[in-house]
Amino acid sequence: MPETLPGMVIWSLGVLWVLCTVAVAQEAFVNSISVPERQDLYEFDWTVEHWETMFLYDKSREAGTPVIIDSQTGAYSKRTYNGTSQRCELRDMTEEEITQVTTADGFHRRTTLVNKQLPGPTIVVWKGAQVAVRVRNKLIQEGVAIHWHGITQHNTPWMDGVGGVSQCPINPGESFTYRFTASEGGTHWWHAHLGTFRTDGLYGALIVLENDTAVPPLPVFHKEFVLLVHDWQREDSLETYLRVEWEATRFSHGYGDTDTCRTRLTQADGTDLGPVHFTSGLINGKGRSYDNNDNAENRFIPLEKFSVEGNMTYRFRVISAAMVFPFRVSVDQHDLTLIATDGDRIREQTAESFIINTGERYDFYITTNQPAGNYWIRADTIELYEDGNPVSRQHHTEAILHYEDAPDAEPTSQRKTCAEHDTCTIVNCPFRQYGDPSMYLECLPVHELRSPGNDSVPMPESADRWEEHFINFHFAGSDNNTGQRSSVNGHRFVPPSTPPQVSKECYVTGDEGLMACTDELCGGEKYCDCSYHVTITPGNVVQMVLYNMGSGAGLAGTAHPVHIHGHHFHVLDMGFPQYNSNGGYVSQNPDIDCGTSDRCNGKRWADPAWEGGNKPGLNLLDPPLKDTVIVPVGGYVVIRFTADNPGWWFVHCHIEIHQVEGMAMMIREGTEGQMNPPPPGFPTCGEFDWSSEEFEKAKKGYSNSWIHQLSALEGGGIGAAVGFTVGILVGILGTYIYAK
Ligand SMILES: *[C@@H]1O[C@H](CO)[C@@H](O)[C@H](O)[C@H]1NC(C)=O
Ligand SMILES: *[C@@H]1O[C@H](CO)[C@@H](O)[C@H](O)[C@H]1NC(C)=O
Ligand SMILES: *[C@@H]1O[C@H](CO)[C@@H](O)[C@H](O)[C@H]1NC(C)=O
Ligand SMILES: *[C@@H]1O[C@H](CO)[C@@H](O)[C@H](O)[C@H]1NC(C)=O
Ligand SMILES: *[C@@H]1O[C@H](CO)[C@@H](O)[C@H](O)[C@H]1NC(C)=O
Ligand SMILES: [Cu+2]
Repeated sequence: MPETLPGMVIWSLGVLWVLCTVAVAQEAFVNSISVPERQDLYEFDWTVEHWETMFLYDKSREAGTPVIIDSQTGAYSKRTYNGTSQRCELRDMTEEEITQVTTADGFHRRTTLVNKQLPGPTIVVWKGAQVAVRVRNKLIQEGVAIHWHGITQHNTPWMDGVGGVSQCPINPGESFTYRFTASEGGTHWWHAHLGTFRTDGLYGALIVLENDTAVPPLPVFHKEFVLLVHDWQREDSLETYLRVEWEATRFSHGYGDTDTCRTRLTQADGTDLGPVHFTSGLINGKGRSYDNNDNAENRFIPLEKFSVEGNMTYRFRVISAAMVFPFRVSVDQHDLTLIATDGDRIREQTAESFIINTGERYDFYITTNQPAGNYWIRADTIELYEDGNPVSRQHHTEAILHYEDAPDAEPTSQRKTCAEHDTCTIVNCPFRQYGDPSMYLECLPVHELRSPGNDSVPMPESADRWEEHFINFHFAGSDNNTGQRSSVNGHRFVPPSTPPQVSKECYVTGDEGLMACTDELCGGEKYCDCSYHVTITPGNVVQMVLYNMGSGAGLAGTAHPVHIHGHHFHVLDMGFPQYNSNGGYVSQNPDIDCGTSDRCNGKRWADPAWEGGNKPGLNLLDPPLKDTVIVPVGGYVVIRFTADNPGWWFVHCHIEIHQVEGMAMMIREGTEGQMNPPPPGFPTCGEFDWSSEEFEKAKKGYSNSWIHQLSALEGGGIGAAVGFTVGILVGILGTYIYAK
């Protein structure tokens, strides 16, 4: 009876659905990783839904009630309606109830989470395995897409998870199963890649374990911790973005104070830290908010605690999921030994701290060789000035390193004192010098890290296998508009009307469905809105010079952490601007000559002899590999990779506000014929336009012929329908039993 087969399949799906529903019970975030068994396939079942911080959710009533933490006693209470007195009252909470609350920074706010977790579920898999994640969108009105940051998606570019580029967004009510190979070992992460959802909590760690053969071998770790850091506003991320877009963040927070403006935070080189005020920082979803006098608004808001034993070695896998702010990470009284960035091993580098930009990862270890106690793990923002005046203390968030032999108390520890004969090394500054020399801070720029082996940097074998691109990440505006918008080489990115990676037009007719960047509107120094992309040829050695110059750079600029999808690249060199003796910005780096051009787009080396890969000073022996790199204001970064991965790859500033405003572009690597086409049935979307005549025709009867086509499925169709119904019934029954 072959016609019942489809029915059987669908029936099984119904049963599977029940099993999956059972699997999605709420689980708490755990900050250390447990090593899973080696498997060829790891499967996960995710639900994306809205959630509220500082709420207690009652599953049986599908209702929630606000939670209050008393700022004097730390007691938790829930707000409850008393029908007898007809009043809202505070009631005590049980320990069990308290553990269910997503506290964040203690304020009530809408978030968007996977499986009700902030941060989202940690994925830990072995390298080379297939990872399958079924994402069900249970939001009310928005589409989502999930990107696997650090995974190159060789041969599977349509699994990259960039809504509008590599796939259609997953609509509310739909589910979509990502499958990809965990091809890169190390600390990676996943996050929403459509609009600003990432910053509402749609992110988590993706750890790919591997047999690490780099020499010398790593110490044996007693435990491995995951630490995700994130800046957190009182409004949701879309509101935050729209305020920036409308240039409304310059007014006081909440707009109520009509005389004052937002203060401007600037870093050591005098350049801007970002377009929004800092509210709170979260480490693994927990943090406090501090008032203008640096007092915690509520010192009972819980912080993340990392429990350790004395005289052991612990690995921390640090991921920045920030919307805007860079963080300087340190552990009081413990030296850090950095061992990897963006999942790629580096030669051991000791440091007092490192700066992590959104999108980046740093792995370090510490040895718990200090007296048993509690120590702050700090993540400080990096402003030195507020409206031009020196700040006494940066904005900050923290977690606790707790020695198990010590009492459970909040740390009173201090950070290391940096002195003339005991300077502090800070890895990955977005400038060359951290403040005036009396601060005794020494920056180690990221290109001065070293890969453990002599990595094979691709070399140009012949002129026709080599290409070099100069790409300017800065703020620019149209001639008639002084507003400076996030853009790339003067192009403010407009998402394609249909994702080029999956559009039929792209694969069949070669028409990408993009808003074209015409020479007339966008050529040379012009500023325009379009779906900017550069084409690279498979097999070529590609060098890119990412720079940050011209208008919207300089003192009005911001350092941009640029992420390239589909590749990890060698960081060969970094150029900084010219500074004064205190490290303040003076003028942009002369290696790229802007000439008389204000916008400085699409330039080349000032010295033509540097073309063809001949710039002096490139580290071609052991440069670090990365997938996200900071581009200093007034400076540049030279990166190189082999074009070995045909596909459409998104390239963007990882500051979410800049990305959404338009600091983004695509790499079109190869022709559609060279790209692996998507699997059969892969969802498509796009524009639809039709004439009044077609409408009149349609009104008369296309719909009938469409139904006839459907009923041509006949017997198999009936089998399927019966099977489907049975499947759903079993599903409903299962859910009912589970709910009981
Ligand atoms: C509700 O209010 C009534 C009247 O004030 C009071 O007697 C009762 O204890 C309250 N119920 C609870 C559960 O607190
Ligand atoms: C890693 O080591 C394990 C145990 O020695 C071995 O079974 C496995 O095949 C290795 N995996 C790879 C990718 O080399
Ligand atoms: C570490 O080992 C030393 C030497 O045995 C000991 O004195 C010290 O108390 C240990 N530290 C901790 C925190 O256990
Ligand atoms: C890398 O190459 C340099 C220069 O050839 C050599 O001195 C060094 O030993 C090599 N390092 C490794 C880890 O192979
Ligand atoms: C800028 O203004 C000029 C003069 O009003 C006008 O001709 C031109 O079209 C405008 N350009 C743009 C890009 O709007
Ligand atoms: Cu940026």
